[in-house]
Amino acid sequence: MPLLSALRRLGSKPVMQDWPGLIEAYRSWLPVSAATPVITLHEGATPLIPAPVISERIGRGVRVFLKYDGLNPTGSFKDRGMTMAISKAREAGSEAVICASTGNTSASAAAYARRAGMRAFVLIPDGYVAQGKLAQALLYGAEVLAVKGNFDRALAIVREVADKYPITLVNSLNPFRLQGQKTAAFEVVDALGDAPNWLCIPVGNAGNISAYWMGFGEYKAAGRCRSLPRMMGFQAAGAAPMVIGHTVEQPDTIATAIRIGNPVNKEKALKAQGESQGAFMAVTDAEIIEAYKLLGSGEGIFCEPASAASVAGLIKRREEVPFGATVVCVLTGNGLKDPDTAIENNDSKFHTGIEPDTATVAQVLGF
Ligand code: AN7
Repeated sequence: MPLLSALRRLGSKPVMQDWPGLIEAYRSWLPVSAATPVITLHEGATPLIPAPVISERIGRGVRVFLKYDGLNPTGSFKDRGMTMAISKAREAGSEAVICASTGNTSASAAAYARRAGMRAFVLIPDGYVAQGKLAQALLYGAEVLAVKGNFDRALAIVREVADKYPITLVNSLNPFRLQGQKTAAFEVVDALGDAPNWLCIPVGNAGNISAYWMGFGEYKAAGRCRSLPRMMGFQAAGAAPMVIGHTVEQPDTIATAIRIGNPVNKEKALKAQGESQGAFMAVTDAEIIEAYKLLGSGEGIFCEPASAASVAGLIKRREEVPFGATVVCVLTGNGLKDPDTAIENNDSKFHTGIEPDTATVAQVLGF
């Protein structure tokens, strides 16, 4: 039985120390057994935060919540999939893992692999990974290869390498990744008491939207929610293969996490969209940055640009949201991942070279 529901039934509030990580919390829903060594950093149990400013912006009595998965141990939702992928790789006796990554997968793979005592190889598109993510992969002890090509090319290479050599692929082609990631949908339902009406989510390789849909479906089948959400997937306009219906050869966007032109999970994601009567839609970099700034200065929540695509999309399509609907926007990664984008895109006043005396400071403050 999921721990959160168990605790609720007992009438006690879950406290963070008691959270054992998502494999233990949702063990009966996951393909693990007593033989699986659980490699965990106590990921999951991320907050579902009400967003009054964005709710106000949408109007129509809509309640917007943010599933802040940037609060996972390595700062992104990838940890949900990685605890499963690495635990199963270890169970199978694997000694090394490999992935291609726009950054977050590499950070997560590195952390969990090293915790399992395994080697981690990561291929990243040279020059297109946010600084915090690169720092993490290096600090966690991965072997990093910056490839002169984009993510899609790097993924094609790691697939071949994993086919030929004794290395486990931990991109979302690895089915255990989506199994772990589906727990985010469980948490949303556990928190709301039912599924939301809309689930807004950024889409890159299209794994997470597929995982959420699987999670909602399993919960519905087990009677844990009455309804299912419409799955609303948002891509950056310069990297929107799911929207335009074909591969993008040269994807380009400020949201480097979703700078992906050929999503490997597109079939699963199309199924999620079709079955949920959802949609794939594009948001421009300008719309992403506007939502990113609104989340920061309006809600006090710092997410990375790719994550803000979910909110940008909701704002863009606000007139289609049913009156009184409950909407969850997934914030997939922490803003600290990409400090450069934050420093270059904000409306704050930043006074430099201030003389260290009270009179000067007061004058600058306008007193
Ligand atoms: C913050 O790390 O693909 O649609 O290599 O980092 O499941 O691919 C990251 C993807 C959204 C898209 N938000 O999720 C990688 C990588 C953030 C991300 C996505 C990513 P998918």
